[in-house]
Amino acid sequence: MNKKLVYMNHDGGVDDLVSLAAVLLMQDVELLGVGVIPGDCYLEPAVSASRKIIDVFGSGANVETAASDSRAKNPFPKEWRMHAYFVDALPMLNEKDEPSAPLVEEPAHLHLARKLREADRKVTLLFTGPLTDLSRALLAAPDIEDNIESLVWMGGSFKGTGNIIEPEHDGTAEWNAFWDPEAAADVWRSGIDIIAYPLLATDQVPWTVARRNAWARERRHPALDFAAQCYAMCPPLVHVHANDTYFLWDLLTTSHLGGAPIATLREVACRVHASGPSQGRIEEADGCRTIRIAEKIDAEAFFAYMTSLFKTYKG
Ligand code: AGV
Ligand code: CA
Repeated sequence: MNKKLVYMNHDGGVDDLVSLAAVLLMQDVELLGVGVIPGDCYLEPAVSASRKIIDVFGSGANVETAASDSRAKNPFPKEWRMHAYFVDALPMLNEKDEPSAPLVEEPAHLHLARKLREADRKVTLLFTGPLTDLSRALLAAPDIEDNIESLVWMGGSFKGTGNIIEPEHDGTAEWNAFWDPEAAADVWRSGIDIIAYPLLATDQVPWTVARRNAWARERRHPALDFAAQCYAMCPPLVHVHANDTYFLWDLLTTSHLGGAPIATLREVACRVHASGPSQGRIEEADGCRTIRIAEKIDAEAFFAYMTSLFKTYKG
């Protein structure tokens, strides 16, 4: 059977980097390339960590990484962006002096366009950060739309409130959409089949002390140790959902590629607020384009799937 072709574009958060490791471990997925955008990260450590993760978890696959030159409309807080430095410094990723996975010179959006053109069949896009590189790729090379199977994206809220607490915003948006609302609006104007994992879904998989300790007890498995070390940088949900509380937003979204029954999807008609105080909000609206959103999550099945996936890595 043909493997599912996937191109991943991520924004270097802890969750994004763990998700990259998960994609590399999926037996039925062939990863065509990785784009890194400086959203929830600084670019250099996120590119470096991505290449090291490909070296460690990619079983010798020659996956190219491309750095994005896209810029924020609304930048992420510095404290979160610093996480990429911590992941990049983990001992497990630094047994060699330099990563050997290739870094290409072209910017991430052109890399994405080239990989789509070169593919011999349709490609699934996994975006765990802002959509800027996809919107720019579509502008530079409109023909690539035909080569896209679907876009699996962590973004949107669909639960009323979002996760932005910023001046000049009404709090209804989710960060990946807020970082570049116009890009999300551009992608909405395309005919791409969009499957979004919004906060409505990701709220069902908070990082908790119980989950942390469950993976700690299995840290003899190196990939579970890696994931647990990464998430150790992030505050768990203890008493109340605070602004810094961590959810497994991107890892849940990534689990979509594995095919295990975890999420139920619902079709919704919706539009993107491209500007103004609700910018980045994706609002249900009759008559607008439809996408599918993950709604009800089987959290136990998700953790069981990820735990078993990470256990397949033998070092
Ligand atoms: O809005 C969720 C997105 C996901 O792609 N990111 C984190 C995940 O990578 C932004 C974000 C929202 N709240 C955060 C975030 C937090 N408390 N810490 C770090 N990043
Ligand atoms: Ca992310």
